[in-house]
Amino acid sequence: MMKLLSRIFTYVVLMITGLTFLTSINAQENQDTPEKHPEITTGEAYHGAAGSPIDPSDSKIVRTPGAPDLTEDEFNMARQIYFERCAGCHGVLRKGATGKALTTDETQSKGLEYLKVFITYGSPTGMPNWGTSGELTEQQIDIMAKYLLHEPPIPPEWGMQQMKEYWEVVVPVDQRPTEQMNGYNLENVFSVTLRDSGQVAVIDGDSKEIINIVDTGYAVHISRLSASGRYLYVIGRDALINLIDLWMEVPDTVAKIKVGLEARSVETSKYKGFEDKYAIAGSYWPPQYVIMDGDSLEPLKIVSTRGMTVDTQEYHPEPRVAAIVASHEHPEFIVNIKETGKVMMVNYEDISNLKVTTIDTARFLHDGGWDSSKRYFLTAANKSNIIVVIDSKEDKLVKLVEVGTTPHPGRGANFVDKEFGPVWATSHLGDDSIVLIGTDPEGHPDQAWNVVRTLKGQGGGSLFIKTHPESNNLYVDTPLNPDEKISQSVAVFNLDDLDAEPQVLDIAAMADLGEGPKRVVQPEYNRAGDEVWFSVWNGKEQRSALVVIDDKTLELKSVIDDERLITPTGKFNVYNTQHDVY
Ligand code: DHE
Repeated sequence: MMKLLSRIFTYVVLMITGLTFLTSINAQENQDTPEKHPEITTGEAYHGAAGSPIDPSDSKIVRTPGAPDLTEDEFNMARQIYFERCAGCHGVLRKGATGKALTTDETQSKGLEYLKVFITYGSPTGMPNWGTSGELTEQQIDIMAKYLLHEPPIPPEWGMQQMKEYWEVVVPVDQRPTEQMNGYNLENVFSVTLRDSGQVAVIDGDSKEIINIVDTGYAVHISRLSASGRYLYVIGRDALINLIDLWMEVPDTVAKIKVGLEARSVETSKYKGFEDKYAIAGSYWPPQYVIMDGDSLEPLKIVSTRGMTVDTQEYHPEPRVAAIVASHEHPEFIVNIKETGKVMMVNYEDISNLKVTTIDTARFLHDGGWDSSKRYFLTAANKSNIIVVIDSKEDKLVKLVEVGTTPHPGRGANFVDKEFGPVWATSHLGDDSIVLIGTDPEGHPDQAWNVVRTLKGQGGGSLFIKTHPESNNLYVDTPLNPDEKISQSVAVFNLDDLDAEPQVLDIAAMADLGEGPKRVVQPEYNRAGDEVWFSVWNGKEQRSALVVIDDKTLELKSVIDDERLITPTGKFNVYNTQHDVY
């Protein structure tokens, strides 16, 4: 009887703790999450919750005095779950990013029961409900909560020795073609990310035929072009870079390197006199960037990004490298450091005496792109709800522009607003707005770096927005919206009449693929700017496809449906990527 009473008491205490905790989280988090967009959370939660590709067994278990003991097996299981499901948002070292900090000063003061409730029920602004969704068992949650009371295991560093061990020149530079050996119209070739098969499809944009499927890194992420357009650089989440030579009879890998344990970005030198000379890659772990030789990928210089945060000026041990763009004004790479909120202008003129100008901006820098003049870099500090404007000529911050909830521009979209002049636009993960920012300080000084207009899209969960100098349309995807009708379609705004409602194109239906989530993601134009490609991103075991739309008529032009196209996501047209056309 006493046992039963004690159980009931524990249960009631737990319920109260849980409810108080959730209420306080709700109250606190609702402040930055408008109630009118309750759907935000799903998209944000799953964009980033992909976890880390780091092999958990590479990091040593740390037993912390005072924390509840775990067996070796329990530690291993918790470490595995943490890397796979939690590290993407909370960081490998648990210092926090999109998710809250889970360092032991935080977790130990909150206590075991608090952590269990948090993991079980999640939170309204993004923490998934791992328990009530059935994804983790009660026992796993208990072990995870205990694990969080121990110091985080630290994955190994990755310096020059490791990079060189993993560096491979498959075809030496002097054995490569001296001219283009194939008949493809290279400017209209596309590199398509096949996310879950760890490959890219190189597709001829004219014939829509697959030229080659190239094996790349795990959960391959983005492609970028060299300044000449000859070399394609592809980076996987496991930090493997493939250098593909588009001049070969069948374009294929000519060099590879693994620049760390986890990465997202790669870029090439584009300044006059440095075309095709250098490549740079930024990693999430270890937090650093590396400058490489452009045609062999030989690593030349590694620079750590660890340092102080921009606002509270505290040391951050894991500031991840997000977007990198190549300056057109100076021989510089512009490197976004996510957690410290700093933009680094890395001058590659003399890499033994590297000059880096550090610009203080706002935390959680993510993706971004150029304005139409290619002088100003506009980039999202996503969790701060800010677009940062950098002047790449003066190497200075121009402005922090407040926008909607969690801006996610991809590279953004440039066009001329009939009323306000040249603008750059972003959509948002966290709400349905599309924000237009004036970008012409000379011709439209009153509008420059201000939000001049806000359009209403289909909903939250947008990742990419795109237009083209030859087009009168603006395409906005919403792949992470929880409503299938919205995640499987795109909104098209007429740039000549921005007050009109957008037209909605049911892209997934056009592909006619059968079952699956069929998220429609990332519009990309062809070279001419008269057709737009979309990925219909289905499950790994399901059929996916690419859908091509005629930009003038908005009618279906072609469906590229091939069993080798497994989970296509990003598409990178050679010319548009090479010349930053968006
Ligand atoms: Fe991306 C760009 C990071 C999830 C497709 N993504 C970027 C960039 C960064 C980034 C830092 C900018 C690179 C640059 O310009 O140098 N992406 C991350 C993440 O950390 C995140 C949120 C979680 C993760 O676990 O990786 C993430 N990204 C995704 C996806 O789930 C997407 C939708 C599908 C996929 O293929 O994985 C995705 N990200 C893309 C694409 C770009 C991108 C297509 C390039 C857009 C462009 O037009 O250049």
